[in-house]
Amino acid sequence: MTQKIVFITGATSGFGEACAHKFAANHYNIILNGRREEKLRTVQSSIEQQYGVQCYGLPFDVQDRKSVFEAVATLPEAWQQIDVLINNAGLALGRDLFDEASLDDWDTMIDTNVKGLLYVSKAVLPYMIPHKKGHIINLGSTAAKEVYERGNVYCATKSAVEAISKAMRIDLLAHQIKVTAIHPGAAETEFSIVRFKGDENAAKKTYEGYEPLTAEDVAEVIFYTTTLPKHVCINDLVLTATQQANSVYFNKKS
Ligand code: NDP
Ligand code: 8X3
Repeated sequence: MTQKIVFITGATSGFGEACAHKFAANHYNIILNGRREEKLRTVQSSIEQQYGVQCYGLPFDVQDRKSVFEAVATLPEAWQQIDVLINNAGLALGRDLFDEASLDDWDTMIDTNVKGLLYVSKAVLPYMIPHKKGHIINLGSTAAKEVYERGNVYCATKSAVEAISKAMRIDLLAHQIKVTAIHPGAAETEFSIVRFKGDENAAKKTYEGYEPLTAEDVAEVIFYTTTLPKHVCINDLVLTATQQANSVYFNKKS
């Protein structure tokens, strides 16, 4: 296989799905992950039909350490030379004050956004290191940059993603692996529907009064970071809607 390979976690929706389209349109073969197998197959066949590239569906839960390592180990040899890993799978659960938030929500966010990212990276790196090339892209957030009210543990997980990205960049220097942390502001995907546990009205309110980012905007920027010469690495990149300055300040029309 001569085409490049990108491995995208959380490719059944939002940024991950948009990245799958963007990279496929640019002739990458795609390894797609997510828990919803049916959705994964739908994304897979849509991409194969539209772009004529190959996809490999690898459904697993990034929180489950054993499943991550077992699934990644099953990749056929032709799929092992991974050029780009996008650690995108992640979620927020709840927007509650610290003293009122659910411990289960906290566990799930930490297990997915932090531990899942660590497991997948550790499982994929043995496919990159021998080739002395590779690019790991980690999805942080503006929530990594400023903590906001009722964001407590979600913000903490994204700060952890920022710190882990810095640490990876140092420890993987010898292997010439690029590490990029991408920090989007508010983008309208399934993110808020998940955060508000299916409450579509609450989710919709998150994006009222301004034009948020789209998944495609974010995929465009992620793809751009992979197009630079071998000696150039974007380390840390924040992108927001023009009507958003940071985690807290928006120019909303009432
Ligand atoms: P979506 O909810 O649209 O997509 C999240 C994806 O992650 C889905 O494909 C979901 O698939 C997958 N996922 C969630 N949990 C797991 C798991 N345990 N194992 C495997 N896959 C999982 O959200 P976004 O696309 O908006 O978010 C993508 C990333 O970007 C997240 O890390 C989020 O924190 C971050 N982000 C989002 C912003 C936003 O405003 N939307 C802004 C900044 C960062 P499935 O359910 O099938 O497993
Ligand atoms: C997602 C954006 O502002 O809800 O990371 O934290 S925000």
